[in-house]
Amino acid sequence: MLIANRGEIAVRIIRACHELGVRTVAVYSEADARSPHVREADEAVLIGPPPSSESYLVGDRLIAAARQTGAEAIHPGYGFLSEREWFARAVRDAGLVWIGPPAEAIAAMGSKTAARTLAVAHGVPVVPGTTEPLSDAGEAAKLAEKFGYPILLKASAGGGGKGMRVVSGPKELAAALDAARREAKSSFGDDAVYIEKFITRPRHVEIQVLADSHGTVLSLGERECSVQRRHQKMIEEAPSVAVDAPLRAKMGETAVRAARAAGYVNAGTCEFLLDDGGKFYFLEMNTRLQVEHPVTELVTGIDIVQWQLRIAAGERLPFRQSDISPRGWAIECRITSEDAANGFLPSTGRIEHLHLPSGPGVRWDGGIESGSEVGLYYDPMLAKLIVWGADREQAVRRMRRALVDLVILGVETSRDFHIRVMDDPEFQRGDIEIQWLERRLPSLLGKHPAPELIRVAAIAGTLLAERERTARSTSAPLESKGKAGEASLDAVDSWKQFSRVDGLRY
Ligand code: MV4
Repeated sequence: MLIANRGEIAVRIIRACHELGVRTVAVYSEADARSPHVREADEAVLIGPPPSSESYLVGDRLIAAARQTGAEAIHPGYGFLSEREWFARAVRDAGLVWIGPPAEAIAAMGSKTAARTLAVAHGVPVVPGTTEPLSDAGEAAKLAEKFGYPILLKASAGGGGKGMRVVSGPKELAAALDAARREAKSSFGDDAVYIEKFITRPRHVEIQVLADSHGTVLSLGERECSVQRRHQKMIEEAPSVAVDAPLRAKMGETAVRAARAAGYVNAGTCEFLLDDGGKFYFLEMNTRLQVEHPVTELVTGIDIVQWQLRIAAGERLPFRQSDISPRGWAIECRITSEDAANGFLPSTGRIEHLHLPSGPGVRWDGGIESGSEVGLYYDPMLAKLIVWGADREQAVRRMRRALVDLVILGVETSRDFHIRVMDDPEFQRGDIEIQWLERRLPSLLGKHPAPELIRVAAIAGTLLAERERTARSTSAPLESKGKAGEASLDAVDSWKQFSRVDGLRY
């Protein structure tokens, strides 16, 4: 198996292969020569200079590396070429096995409006609205009245929230339509815009599906992904506090129907908006393994990556839908090289020290080690910390404990931010929706430092004081120590003694 990816997901896939007795080939850019994924694979092939446009995104080089090493299959991971129809086709045309859905299924779900049309044709609920591009402000006004304000204008060619405009009343409509068109044109080269009812304060809930090549399509249940910022997920969990067993069954059946409509095989995910009344609406299908797949693995006991390989090898899924229900609770925190206290500014440097949490219910999916260089060429996600607990409260407590145990020195990371989220009463209640994080961020970051940080500061202060004291007692002449008007040395020493005792008590 050749893994056409890097970082934590390459390591994750290599682990699954080795557990199945499959030999692995890593590919790497010049920037990744010393990365863990390269060392953990059985073989590795250099594919180019650091920019991904000259390495991880060059399909021909990946296929050539597979040929050269005798690899039989390619796993694309997520990002990079994972959802490029042409690459899935090129892999197949080269006589290699593609560990992912058929190119035709990628194409069917590739355009958001095409996916919406496909969903409607197969009775999959979507947000009320149109798919046809709006012709002018007059037509937009009529449709807005029909669906009812607030409405949302979306770019037909869009994705990731670009070209979206919320319109709360008729007076704003014409200007919003112009703005949405301009943004759509500049982002996608296409100014087509359509209209949907705006769902206020929804959750982002997605359903993991697994489909074999013999017609079995199963739902592995939901993931709650509402804790996101600017369309970047930060924390995911399974199950969702907003989904009970009957709703899980309904959403699962719906996702399976959407997957069948696309001729889906392998692992995929249907994204939904879930409103506060328990109504759900299909948004799109991700035709790849997702970053957050481990939370589903921990609550179902099903190794999704291993099943991706077995499905591609023609095996049948041995489970029935009635066998699958979530047990306990899993939470994932994305550990990124970003400074949350500084507007999530990307941080670079060398990882000087890395201490990983372990213990009951703790999983680390990482692609870094002490000595790793973190640059700006690739995604800032360094690793994922995932925990399992018997219930949500235990999972939150366990995640907090694991985050406190985690030490990453050398670059700023999202660790402290995650500790603050775990301490937040709204998060603890599961009272979250897609705008929650952005609304809550000022109060999350404004709070005084976490107790652990104060302890670390106390210890650091103690060590510095100790160094100062020993330096003075060995090098400084006695006469210079006590000058008139200064606090007596005894007083200073007793303060330092106190901080030392206090710091070391924890
Ligand atoms: C919406 C919506 C509310 N109402 N559609 C954002 C990206 C795109 N994939 C779909 N998105 C949304 N569509 C209607 N009719 C709110 C969002 C949305 C969102 C959706 C999922 C996850 C995060 C989000 C953050 C902001 C807005």
